Amino acid sequence: MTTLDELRTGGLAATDPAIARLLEAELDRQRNELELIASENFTWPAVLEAVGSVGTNKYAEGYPGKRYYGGCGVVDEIESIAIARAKELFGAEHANVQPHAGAPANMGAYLGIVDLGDTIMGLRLDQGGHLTHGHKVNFSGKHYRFASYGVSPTDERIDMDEVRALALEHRPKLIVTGASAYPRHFDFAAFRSIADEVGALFMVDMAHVAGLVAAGVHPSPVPYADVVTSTTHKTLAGPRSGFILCRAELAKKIDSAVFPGMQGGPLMHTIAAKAVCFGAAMTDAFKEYQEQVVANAAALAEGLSERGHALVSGGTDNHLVLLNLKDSALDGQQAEDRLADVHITVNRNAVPFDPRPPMVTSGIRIGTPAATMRGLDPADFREVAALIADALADAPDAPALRARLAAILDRRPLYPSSNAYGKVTS
Ligand code: DSN
Repeated sequence: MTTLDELRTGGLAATDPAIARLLEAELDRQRNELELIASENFTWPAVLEAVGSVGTNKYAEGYPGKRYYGGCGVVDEIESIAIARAKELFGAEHANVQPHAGAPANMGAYLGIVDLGDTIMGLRLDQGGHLTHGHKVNFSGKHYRFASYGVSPTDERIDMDEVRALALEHRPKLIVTGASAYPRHFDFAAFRSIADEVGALFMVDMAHVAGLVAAGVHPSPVPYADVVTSTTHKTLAGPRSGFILCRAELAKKIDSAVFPGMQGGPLMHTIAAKAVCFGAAMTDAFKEYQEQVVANAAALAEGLSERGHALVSGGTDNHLVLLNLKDSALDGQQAEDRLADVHITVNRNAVPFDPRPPMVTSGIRIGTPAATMRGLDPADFREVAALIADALADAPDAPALRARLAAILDRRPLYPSSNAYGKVTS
């Protein structure tokens, strides 16, 4: 029988061995599979420590210096540092670091700058966009009137002529761009010019490429957009969370939309971790990491193309490639299963003009951020491309492929000096 004293002082393994075992199992899984889900990453041990910290105990509704609770002096300092670092890192006039994740960041942005029922434009989910950019099952599609644009059938890049034609036809209050599965740069200047032409605000959801933007290896949306939203856990390599950047004149509207408009108490442990993430992203080491992320994606794209695989848009400018299986006997689900069988983790993903249903798809999205975090380089990614091609070929030799993968994982260990929860112990 557990005593109150044991609960007060015991660690996880002693207090709840079942959950402790599962977290160990998850760490083992992360170490022993090749993580190629483009939206995932392995965060820094320093971020893991901050997320597991006493910040979680504190209520701090409000903003630094204007809270509804006592005892906020220390968390005020933490949030102020996170805000200052976010502004400096991205060159933004204002930052709100309270959104709990990417979808709430987008919800807060819409709530702050448009009215319910207003017309917004966004990239279609089935051509690379995101649920919160107007899909009918999401709050965005239910509460706003979305006019969705797509990519061109010829080059599979965002069709700026269609964006302009739709903007002239629908006169949106807001034009949104950003994507979950788009391997190319965005033409932020062209979006800005169309938004100006129709008197719309312009918002960029940079969640997927935020780390690349921070490191200067992807164009920044900040000089062009009125509002920029993001997560912190993808290429930015921070805690699972979100944030919003905006022009100074929109600051009050955005802040009021996030709190009290849609969230209650901020997650102060996560805000501490976001401060750590932004700090890490200012270093030369981070720039080096992001350059490697992009170089690895290019090596992967080259390797897959050489093996005859079609890639959406023919290649990549960023951290991901989209394998086009429209002409393949294997669908997205079968390809995802084949790769899982050799311990390569990816997600099936619709490709533009996909003939197969959304739960099956004709694509595989493959990203390099997490594997780069454990040290894989372009030569490793050439071997990964060969492994993927071999796994998707007829009659793959799964045990041999698993052995080849294990050799890569062994020489590129994840959290080599960490205990079961990722905290550095040596
Ligand atoms: N679920 C994320 C992704 O996988 O891209 C987007 O929110």
